[in-house]
Amino acid sequence: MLEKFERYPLTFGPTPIEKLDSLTEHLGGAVELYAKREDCNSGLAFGGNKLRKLEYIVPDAIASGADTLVSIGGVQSNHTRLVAATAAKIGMKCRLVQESWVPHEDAVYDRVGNILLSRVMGADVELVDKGFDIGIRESWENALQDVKDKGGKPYAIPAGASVHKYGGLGFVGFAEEVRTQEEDLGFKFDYIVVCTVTGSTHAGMLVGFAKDGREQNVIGIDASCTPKQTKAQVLDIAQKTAELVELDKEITEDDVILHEDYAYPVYGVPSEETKEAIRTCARLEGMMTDPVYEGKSMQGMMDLVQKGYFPKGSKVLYAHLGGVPAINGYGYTFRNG
Ligand code: 5PA
Repeated sequence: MLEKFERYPLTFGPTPIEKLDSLTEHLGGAVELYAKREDCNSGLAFGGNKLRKLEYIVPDAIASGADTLVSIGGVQSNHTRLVAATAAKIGMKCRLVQESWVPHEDAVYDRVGNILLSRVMGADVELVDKGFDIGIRESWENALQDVKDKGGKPYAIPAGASVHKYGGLGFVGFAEEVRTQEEDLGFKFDYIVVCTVTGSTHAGMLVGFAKDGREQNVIGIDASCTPKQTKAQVLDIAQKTAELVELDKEITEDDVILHEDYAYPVYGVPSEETKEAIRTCARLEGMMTDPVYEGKSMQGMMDLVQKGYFPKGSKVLYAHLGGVPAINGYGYTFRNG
């Protein structure tokens, strides 16, 4: 589906699929759980889902003649960390706007984890006191203008690389990769679980899995806590991406499955249940998830298994999208493990 698009490799190649035997057993054994390890997809600054998206954006950035990648996220954004790594790798400068998206207080929150890595990789990091919003932000537009005013040539990458024209392509590729891996495994996954915030990960998967009729088998778990806006953004990106890859099928609102029950109390703050899901997964599988994104989708998947949402015998693929560096900003939360 992606033959006509240029791709700049930033990842190791196909990511491994791992069976989660202990978690499967812990949850009763009726549903088989697997993880596709997007969290281990690259040697660039711990990797994660943004690199698949950026692989299809970098050729456009290079062709534009830009010298600075400009992007935005929260203080502990994984996306901005990976934009910083990408800029370093392709020899560009990086300007990052880090907004106060999370009402979380930890003494070293703005000194450790993702933001520390971005600073070490040479990004110009600006902290802005503005709350959570997945839309286009004034602070980001100001940063773009500032780069220009100083004689630079910026290349604009929106939050999560999502509303970029090529933002959905990377996860179309994820679906194609899963199809190839399914041939080797000798079975097909019945459901794919994905954490959803700015939307292009979910949207790309929808389009990719629509190719073999599985668009409604992509189960989004909202971590934004603004699910209406997130759902609308997933649909919009999916429709635009479908057109771009010439999918011969229309993506409709019914295709966007988004579970809204796990993002509480608010974006970036883990509930007791999220913390418990993080511990359970870590203690049974040695697989780390973070308190902002994957901990919430892990909680969601575990709860849905327990509620009998997936029919008996289903094979469920958890897309592990990365994000663990942020846990360093939650040192007090996990002070006792
Ligand atoms: C993020 C996003 P989407 O934004 O494509 O919906 O992906 C959600 C998601 N898991 C899931 C991890 C580990 C993520 O980092 N992160 C954002 C960031 O700024 O890091 C874009 C919000």
